[in-house]
Amino acid sequence: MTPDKVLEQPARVLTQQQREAYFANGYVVAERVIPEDWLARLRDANAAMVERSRALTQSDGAYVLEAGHSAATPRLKRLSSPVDHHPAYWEIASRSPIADAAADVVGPDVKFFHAKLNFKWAAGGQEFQWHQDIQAWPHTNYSPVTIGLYIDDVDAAQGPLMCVRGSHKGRLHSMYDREGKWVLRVPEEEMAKVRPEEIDVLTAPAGSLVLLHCRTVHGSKRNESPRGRPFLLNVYSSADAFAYAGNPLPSRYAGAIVRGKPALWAHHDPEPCEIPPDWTKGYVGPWAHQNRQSTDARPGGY
Ligand SMILES: O=C(O)CCC(=O)C(=O)O
Repeated sequence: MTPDKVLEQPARVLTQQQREAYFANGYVVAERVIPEDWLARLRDANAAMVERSRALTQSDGAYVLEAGHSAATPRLKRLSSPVDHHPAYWEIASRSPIADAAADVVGPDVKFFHAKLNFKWAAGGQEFQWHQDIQAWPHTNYSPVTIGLYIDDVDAAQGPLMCVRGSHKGRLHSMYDREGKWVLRVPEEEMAKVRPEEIDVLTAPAGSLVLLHCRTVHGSKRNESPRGRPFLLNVYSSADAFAYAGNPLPSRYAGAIVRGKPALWAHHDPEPCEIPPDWTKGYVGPWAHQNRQSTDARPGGY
Protein backbone atom coordinates (compact mmCIF):
# COMPACT_ATOMS: atom_id res chain seq x y z
CA MET A 1 0.00 0.00 0.00
CA THR A 2 1.31 3.46 -0.78
CA PRO A 3 1.38 6.02 2.06
CA ASP A 4 -1.62 7.78 0.44
CA LYS A 5 -3.65 4.56 0.54
CA VAL A 6 -2.58 3.82 4.13
CA LEU A 7 -3.64 7.33 5.15
CA GLU A 8 -7.10 6.79 3.62
CA GLN A 9 -7.73 4.02 6.17
CA PRO A 10 -9.28 5.18 9.45
CA ALA A 11 -6.70 5.95 12.15
CA ARG A 12 -6.71 3.66 15.20
CA VAL A 13 -4.22 5.07 17.69
CA LEU A 14 -2.19 7.79 16.03
CA THR A 15 -3.63 11.11 14.96
CA GLN A 16 -3.76 11.79 11.24
CA GLN A 17 -1.09 14.44 11.81
CA GLN A 18 1.20 11.87 13.45
CA ARG A 19 0.70 9.44 10.56
CA GLU A 20 1.53 12.17 8.06
CA ALA A 21 4.62 13.14 10.08
CA TYR A 22 5.75 9.49 10.02
CA PHE A 23 5.61 9.36 6.25
CA ALA A 24 7.16 12.83 5.83
CA ASN A 25 10.03 12.44 8.33
CA GLY A 26 10.58 8.68 8.61
CA TYR A 27 9.65 8.57 12.31
CA VAL A 28 7.19 9.99 14.80
CA VAL A 29 6.81 10.02 18.58
CA ALA A 30 3.34 9.39 19.99
CA GLU A 31 3.43 10.36 23.63
CA ARG A 32 1.84 8.37 26.48
CA VAL A 33 -0.03 5.84 24.32
CA ILE A 34 0.55 2.83 26.56
CA PRO A 35 -1.22 3.08 29.93
CA GLU A 36 0.43 2.57 33.29
CA ASP A 37 -1.04 -0.93 33.90
CA TRP A 38 0.74 -2.24 30.80
CA LEU A 39 3.95 -0.49 31.82
CA ALA A 40 3.77 -2.01 35.31
CA ARG A 41 3.43 -5.49 33.78
CA LEU A 42 6.40 -4.87 31.54
CA ARG A 43 8.54 -3.58 34.41
CA ASP A 44 7.73 -6.78 36.31
CA ALA A 45 8.63 -8.89 33.26
CA ASN A 46 11.88 -6.95 32.83
CA ALA A 47 12.75 -7.49 36.48
CA ALA A 48 12.10 -11.24 36.12
CA MET A 49 14.29 -11.40 33.02
CA VAL A 50 17.10 -9.47 34.71
CA GLU A 51 16.85 -11.86 37.67
CA ARG A 52 17.36 -14.84 35.33
CA SER A 53 20.42 -13.19 33.81
CA ARG A 54 22.30 -13.29 37.12
CA ALA A 55 23.35 -16.87 36.43
CA LEU A 56 25.09 -15.93 33.19
CA THR A 57 28.78 -15.23 32.78
CA GLN A 58 28.62 -14.70 29.03
CA SER A 59 26.09 -13.68 26.39
CA ASP A 60 23.90 -16.43 24.97
CA GLY A 61 21.12 -16.71 22.39
CA ALA A 62 18.78 -14.61 24.52
CA TYR A 63 20.90 -12.18 26.51
CA VAL A 64 23.60 -9.79 25.35
CA LEU A 65 25.58 -8.80 28.44
CA GLU A 66 27.08 -5.37 29.06
CA ALA A 67 30.70 -5.16 30.25
CA GLY A 68 30.84 -5.58 34.03
CA HIS A 69 27.81 -7.92 34.25
CA SER A 70 27.86 -10.15 37.32
CA ALA A 71 25.40 -12.06 39.49
CA ALA A 72 25.57 -9.28 42.08
CA THR A 73 25.26 -6.37 39.64
CA PRO A 74 23.55 -7.40 36.40
CA ARG A 75 24.27 -5.18 33.39
CA LEU A 76 22.46 -6.05 30.15
CA LYS A 77 22.57 -4.66 26.64
CA ARG A 78 19.70 -6.64 25.21
CA LEU A 79 17.19 -9.41 25.64
CA SER A 80 16.70 -10.81 22.13
CA SER A 81 13.23 -11.96 21.15
CA PRO A 82 11.60 -11.16 24.52
CA VAL A 83 8.29 -12.42 23.07
CA ASP A 84 9.71 -15.93 23.34
CA HIS A 85 10.79 -15.57 26.97
CA HIS A 86 7.88 -14.04 28.90
CA PRO A 87 4.15 -13.90 28.02
CA ALA A 88 3.84 -10.18 28.78
CA TYR A 89 6.00 -9.28 25.79
CA TRP A 90 3.91 -11.17 23.23
CA GLU A 91 0.70 -9.86 24.77
CA ILE A 92 1.85 -6.30 24.36
CA ALA A 93 3.20 -6.94 20.86
CA SER A 94 -0.03 -8.52 19.65
CA ARG A 95 -2.91 -7.23 21.81
CA SER A 96 -2.00 -3.71 22.82
CA PRO A 97 -2.32 -0.40 20.95
CA ILE A 98 1.21 -1.00 19.62
CA ALA A 99 -0.16 -3.35 16.93
CA ASP A 100 -2.87 -0.77 16.14
CA ALA A 101 -0.20 1.89 15.73
CA ALA A 102 1.52 -0.45 13.27
CA ALA A 103 -1.74 -0.69 11.30
CA ASP A 104 -1.85 3.11 11.22
CA VAL A 105 1.36 3.18 9.17
CA VAL A 106 1.49 -0.12 7.25
CA GLY A 107 -2.22 -0.66 6.51
CA PRO A 108 -4.87 -2.91 8.07
CA ASP A 109 -3.07 -6.24 7.51
CA VAL A 110 -0.12 -6.35 9.90
CA LYS A 111 2.55 -9.02 10.27
CA PHE A 112 4.94 -9.39 13.22
CA PHE A 113 8.62 -9.89 12.32
CA HIS A 114 10.77 -9.76 15.47
CA ALA A 115 11.37 -8.04 18.80
CA LYS A 116 14.18 -6.96 21.13
CA LEU A 117 14.48 -5.24 24.47
CA ASN A 118 17.41 -2.82 24.52
CA PHE A 119 18.23 -2.01 28.13
CA LYS A 120 20.91 0.67 27.68
CA TRP A 121 22.00 0.17 31.25
CA ALA A 122 22.63 3.06 33.64
CA ALA A 123 26.06 4.70 33.70
CA GLY A 124 27.57 3.51 30.45
CA GLY A 125 24.98 1.56 28.42
CA GLN A 126 26.54 1.45 24.98
CA GLU A 127 25.82 3.69 22.00
CA PHE A 128 24.34 2.61 18.67
CA GLN A 129 26.20 4.11 15.74
CA TRP A 130 24.21 5.63 12.88
CA HIS A 131 22.66 2.94 10.72
CA GLN A 132 19.62 1.89 8.69
CA ASP A 133 17.81 -1.31 9.64
CA ILE A 134 16.36 -2.74 6.46
CA GLN A 135 19.75 -3.90 5.09
CA ALA A 136 19.92 -6.28 8.09
CA TRP A 137 16.55 -7.83 7.26
CA PRO A 138 15.48 -7.03 3.67
CA HIS A 139 11.83 -7.44 2.73
CA THR A 140 10.07 -7.43 -0.62
CA ASN A 141 8.91 -3.88 0.13
CA TYR A 142 9.78 -1.02 2.47
CA SER A 143 6.71 -1.14 4.71
CA PRO A 144 8.49 -2.48 7.84
CA VAL A 145 8.25 -0.27 10.89
CA THR A 146 9.98 -0.64 14.22
CA ILE A 147 7.82 0.51 17.11
CA GLY A 148 9.80 1.33 20.21
CA LEU A 149 8.15 1.73 23.60
CA TYR A 150 9.84 3.79 26.29
CA ILE A 151 8.98 1.85 29.44
CA ASP A 152 10.30 4.68 31.65
CA ASP A 153 10.74 8.41 31.05
CA VAL A 154 13.70 9.05 28.74
CA ASP A 155 15.72 12.26 28.84
CA ALA A 156 18.70 13.40 26.76
CA ALA A 157 21.33 11.94 29.14
CA GLN A 158 19.91 8.40 28.83
CA GLY A 159 20.79 7.93 25.16
CA PRO A 160 17.37 8.36 23.52
CA LEU A 161 16.85 7.34 19.92
CA MET A 162 18.06 9.95 17.41
CA CYS A 163 16.89 10.12 13.80
CA VAL A 164 17.92 11.98 10.64
CA ARG A 165 14.80 13.70 9.38
CA GLY A 166 13.71 12.59 5.90
CA SER A 167 16.55 10.08 5.52
CA HIS A 168 14.08 7.28 4.69
CA LYS A 169 13.57 9.02 1.35
CA GLY A 170 17.31 9.06 0.64
CA ARG A 171 19.61 6.28 -0.47
CA LEU A 172 20.29 3.02 1.27
CA HIS A 173 23.91 3.11 2.45
CA SER A 174 26.06 0.02 2.43
CA MET A 175 26.30 -1.51 5.90
CA TYR A 176 29.61 -3.19 4.85
CA ASP A 177 32.93 -1.38 5.19
CA ARG A 178 35.49 -1.00 2.39
CA GLU A 179 36.97 -4.42 3.18
CA GLY A 180 33.57 -6.05 2.84
CA LYS A 181 32.94 -6.59 6.54
CA TRP A 182 29.45 -6.08 7.90
CA VAL A 183 29.69 -3.10 10.27
CA LEU A 184 26.05 -1.90 10.35
CA ARG A 185 26.95 1.78 10.27
CA VAL A 186 26.59 4.64 7.83
CA PRO A 187 30.06 5.69 6.59
CA GLU A 188 31.44 8.71 8.46
CA GLU A 189 31.84 10.71 5.25
CA GLU A 190 28.09 10.33 4.63
CA MET A 191 27.17 11.38 8.17
CA ALA A 192 29.45 14.42 7.79
CA LYS A 193 26.97 15.71 5.18
CA VAL A 194 24.09 15.74 7.71
CA ARG A 195 23.45 19.15 9.30
CA PRO A 196 22.77 19.18 13.07
CA GLU A 197 19.32 20.68 12.49
CA GLU A 198 18.35 17.57 10.50
CA ILE A 199 18.76 15.38 13.60
CA ASP A 200 15.95 14.91 16.13
CA VAL A 201 16.65 13.59 19.61
CA LEU A 202 13.55 11.65 20.64
CA THR A 203 13.13 12.17 24.38
CA ALA A 204 9.67 11.29 25.70
CA PRO A 205 7.77 10.23 28.81
CA ALA A 206 7.08 6.63 29.82
CA GLY A 207 4.44 4.94 27.68
CA SER A 208 5.43 6.82 24.52
CA LEU A 209 5.84 5.07 21.19
CA VAL A 210 8.56 5.84 18.67
CA LEU A 211 7.64 4.67 15.17
CA LEU A 212 10.74 4.26 13.02
CA HIS A 213 10.64 3.62 9.27
CA CYS A 214 12.93 0.76 8.19
CA ARG A 215 15.04 3.06 5.95
CA THR A 216 15.54 5.92 8.43
CA VAL A 217 19.11 6.66 9.55
CA HIS A 218 19.16 6.43 13.33
CA GLY A 219 21.42 5.83 16.32
CA SER A 220 21.72 6.65 20.00
CA LYS A 221 24.41 7.79 22.42
CA ARG A 222 25.85 6.13 25.48
CA ASN A 223 23.70 6.28 28.60
CA GLU A 224 25.53 8.78 30.81
CA SER A 225 22.79 8.91 33.43
CA PRO A 226 22.27 6.90 36.62
CA ARG A 227 18.98 5.57 35.18
CA GLY A 228 18.53 2.70 32.73
CA ARG A 229 16.66 3.16 29.45
CA PRO A 230 14.61 0.00 28.78
CA PHE A 231 13.33 0.32 25.22
CA LEU A 232 11.08 -2.45 23.89
CA LEU A 233 11.24 -2.67 20.09
CA ASN A 234 8.76 -4.65 17.99
CA VAL A 235 9.07 -4.84 14.20
CA TYR A 236 6.02 -5.22 11.96
CA SER A 237 5.33 -4.99 8.23
CA SER A 238 2.35 -5.02 5.95
CA ALA A 239 1.18 -8.61 5.53
CA ASP A 240 2.26 -8.55 1.87
CA ALA A 241 5.93 -7.87 2.72
CA PHE A 242 8.08 -11.00 2.89
CA ALA A 243 11.60 -11.20 4.32
CA TYR A 244 13.99 -12.77 1.83
CA ALA A 245 17.08 -13.17 4.03
CA GLY A 246 17.39 -14.84 7.44
CA ASN A 247 15.69 -13.26 10.43
CA PRO A 248 18.50 -12.08 12.77
CA LEU A 249 16.19 -12.49 15.78
CA PRO A 250 14.11 -15.57 14.94
CA SER A 251 10.99 -16.13 16.97
CA ARG A 252 8.15 -18.61 17.10
CA TYR A 253 5.90 -15.62 16.42
CA ALA A 254 7.71 -14.43 13.28
CA GLY A 255 5.12 -14.13 10.51
CA ALA A 256 2.15 -13.99 12.89
CA ILE A 257 -0.67 -11.79 11.61
CA VAL A 258 -1.53 -9.44 14.47
CA ARG A 259 -4.15 -7.34 12.68
CA GLY A 260 -6.26 -8.08 9.57
CA LYS A 261 -5.56 -11.05 7.35
CA PRO A 262 -2.62 -12.82 5.68
CA ALA A 263 -1.61 -11.84 2.15
CA LEU A 264 -2.10 -14.14 -0.83
CA TRP A 265 0.18 -12.03 -3.02
CA ALA A 266 3.57 -10.53 -2.17
CA HIS A 267 4.07 -6.86 -2.90
CA HIS A 268 7.48 -6.10 -4.44
CA ASP A 269 9.05 -2.66 -4.35
CA PRO A 270 11.28 -2.23 -7.42
CA GLU A 271 14.14 -0.67 -5.40
CA PRO A 272 16.72 -3.34 -4.54
CA CYS A 273 18.20 -3.81 -1.08
CA GLU A 274 21.65 -4.86 0.13
CA ILE A 275 21.91 -8.45 1.41
CA PRO A 276 23.26 -9.01 4.95
CA PRO A 277 25.48 -11.91 6.05
CA ASP A 278 23.74 -15.25 6.55
CA TRP A 279 22.17 -14.90 10.00
CA THR A 280 21.34 -18.60 10.16
CA LYS A 281 25.06 -19.05 10.93
CA GLY A 282 24.70 -16.80 14.00
CA TYR A 283 23.88 -13.26 14.97
CA VAL A 284 25.91 -11.22 17.39
CA GLY A 285 24.07 -7.87 17.56
CA PRO A 286 24.99 -4.43 16.27
CA TRP A 287 27.60 -3.60 18.91
CA ALA A 288 29.92 -6.40 17.89
CA HIS A 289 29.79 -5.29 14.23
CA GLN A 290 30.07 -1.61 14.94
CA ASN A 291 33.09 -1.97 17.20
CA ARG A 292 34.95 -4.14 14.74
CA GLN A 293 38.18 -2.57 13.55
CA SER A 294 39.10 -2.85 9.88
CA THR A 295 42.15 -4.97 10.88
CA ASP A 296 39.76 -7.70 12.09
CA ALA A 297 39.48 -9.50 8.78
CA ARG A 298 36.60 -11.90 8.37
CA PRO A 299 35.51 -10.97 4.86
CA GLY A 300 31.82 -11.22 4.39
CA GLY A 301 31.43 -12.71 7.87
CA TYR A 302 29.07 -11.37 10.43
O1 LIG B 1 18.14 1.17 21.39
C1 LIG B 1 18.51 2.09 20.66
O2 LIG B 1 18.79 3.21 21.09
C2 LIG B 1 18.68 1.91 19.18
C3 LIG B 1 18.17 0.61 18.69
C4 LIG B 1 18.63 0.28 17.32
O3 LIG B 1 18.98 1.11 16.54
C5 LIG B 1 18.64 -1.11 16.92
O4 LIG B 1 18.44 -2.00 17.77
O5 LIG B 1 18.85 -1.36 15.71
